[in-house]
Amino acid sequence: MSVSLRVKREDRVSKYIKDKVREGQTLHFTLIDPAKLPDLSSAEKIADALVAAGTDCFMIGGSLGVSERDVDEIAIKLKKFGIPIIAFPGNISGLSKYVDAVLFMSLLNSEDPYYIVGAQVAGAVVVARYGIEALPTGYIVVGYGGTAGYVGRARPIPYEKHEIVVAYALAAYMLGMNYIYLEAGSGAPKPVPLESVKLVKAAVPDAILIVGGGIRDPDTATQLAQAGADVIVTGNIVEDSLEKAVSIVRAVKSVRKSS
Ligand code: 1GP
Repeated sequence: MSVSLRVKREDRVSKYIKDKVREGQTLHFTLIDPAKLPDLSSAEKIADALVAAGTDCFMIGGSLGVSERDVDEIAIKLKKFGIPIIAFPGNISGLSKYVDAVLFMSLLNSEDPYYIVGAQVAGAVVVARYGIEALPTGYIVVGYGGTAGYVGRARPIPYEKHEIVVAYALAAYMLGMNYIYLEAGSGAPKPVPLESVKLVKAAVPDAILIVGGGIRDPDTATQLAQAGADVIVTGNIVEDSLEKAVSIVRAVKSVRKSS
């Protein structure tokens, strides 16, 4: 059976994000990985605390063991908080008709074409059929890389090789990806270096620069925001301490940039 498909590229969620960035805000995204969540009520507890602290969006996803039903259930639970819900798929099983948007990512420094374009070809049809807004994202794995790097067969860029990160970011932007995600890997011992963030922001100032992986304290989050990150993502930290996650959100939201 053939269906007529129509893309929704950069719509309401994109406007929400870009308007905030234009106002000089730094955004915080709360990543909820269904595979790491003990139960659904803990998603609500995390959401309650972090929405009160000012988190701007939820991201739902992970690199391993996430089914569409997992994403569905969490997205449905999180609707009532009233902030956008964005799928962060490690594979096509990470999509859901209940999310508002998807980080439509290409893992640019993967050695496996499947993670660069193969999964996207399969997923694009589902995204169009569900009518989900696609946020075109160049996903670049730096340093440790974690499960995302391993599963995605990335060749992580060495921490000190900022010029390679910049080259990938330039390529992503020139290919039409308006979102650039520098990923150190969930639970990374060190986040993406400040210097890489500064240089990428200078090279592609109009892209929305997302930085995540291994951000565990408010100072680090503040420094990354000041270096030029438009969006700070935290996930794992809530497992250590919800209070710490709250303090990171507050720190991120207090960084204002002159536009
Ligand atoms: C991982 O960038 C995210 O994809 C968040 O990483 O879990 O280390 O906060 P953490």
